[in-house]
Amino acid sequence: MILSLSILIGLSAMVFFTTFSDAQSESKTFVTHSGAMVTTTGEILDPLYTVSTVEFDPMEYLRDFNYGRVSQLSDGTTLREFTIIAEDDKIMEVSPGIFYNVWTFNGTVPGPTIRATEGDLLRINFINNGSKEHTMHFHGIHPAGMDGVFEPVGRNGGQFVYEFEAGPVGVHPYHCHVMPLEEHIVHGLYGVFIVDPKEERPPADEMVMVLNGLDTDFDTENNFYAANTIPFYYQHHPIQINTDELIRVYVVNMVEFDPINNLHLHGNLYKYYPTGTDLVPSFYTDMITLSQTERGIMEFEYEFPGKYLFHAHKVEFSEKGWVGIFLVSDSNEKSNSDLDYGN
Ligand SMILES: [Cu+2]
Repeated sequence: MILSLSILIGLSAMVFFTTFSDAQSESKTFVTHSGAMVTTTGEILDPLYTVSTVEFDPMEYLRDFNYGRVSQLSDGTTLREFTIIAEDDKIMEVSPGIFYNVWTFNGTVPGPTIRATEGDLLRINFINNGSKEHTMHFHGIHPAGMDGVFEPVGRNGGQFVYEFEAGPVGVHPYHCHVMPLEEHIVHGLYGVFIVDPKEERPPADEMVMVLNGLDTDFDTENNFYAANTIPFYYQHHPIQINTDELIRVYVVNMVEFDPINNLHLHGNLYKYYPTGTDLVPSFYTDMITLSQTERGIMEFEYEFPGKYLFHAHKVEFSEKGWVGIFLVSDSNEKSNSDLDYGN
């Protein structure tokens, strides 16, 4: 009995090591802890979660701003209401063959970009449909009871209403603040909160970039890096912009474990507004360095059409996915070609 058991263990170990030491290019089928069959070419698999998958389109996320359900209070204040649902049982194929258990606000990582004007009243109906306690903690100015730290919201349907005035002007992160905090953040419970000044910024092609890392093997080191979650996405799907058009990027660094991240833009420099709290730029540069939750607003225009990289100049990060391309079209040619109906 003992002998057959030890043979069984030995065989299992051999299968295990054979499977995991093989080249990644070959597909393998695994039986997960829950009994499901998963086929993957990746080295890393979170076997606990195979319940449902997440669809996330980084191109759609890039320019998607959620202004909430808008109404007017009797004193003229604009009320913006949002419903945010937390879940923690989804898996997402973050890279071909790499399945990762994501914890989500409204089904995606990052969660929706919440946007308001300074002085608006925000009412966020938070529902925790997760299996663990979660909260929403906004960076910015608000009363202590709205800080999402000391009021954990219970699992399986717990609710809380966060209500506060939007401010200050700028770009801020929001994230879950339940312990162990690192775990709740790295699994994806974060998003961007933009507060516009009452006098609007000049019109621009606006976009959001959350710089994030993915620790898919739980060793408190990131295996992948990205702008907006999917490694290499904007390299394979370049972001289309036009010459002589103001581009405004709200950038937020949510990478954990590594003390710094950075952002380098090719063929250009950008005006940079740290935290976006000031309407006058602090820097004119092609390189910013960001620590955890550091963020700001970048503004630039391209003079020359073509393909331009943007990426972490910490090369390890760019080689593990944090790299993208702006594909700049000539505005003049574009307007000319609009008149050309083909032949
Ligand atoms: Cu949480």
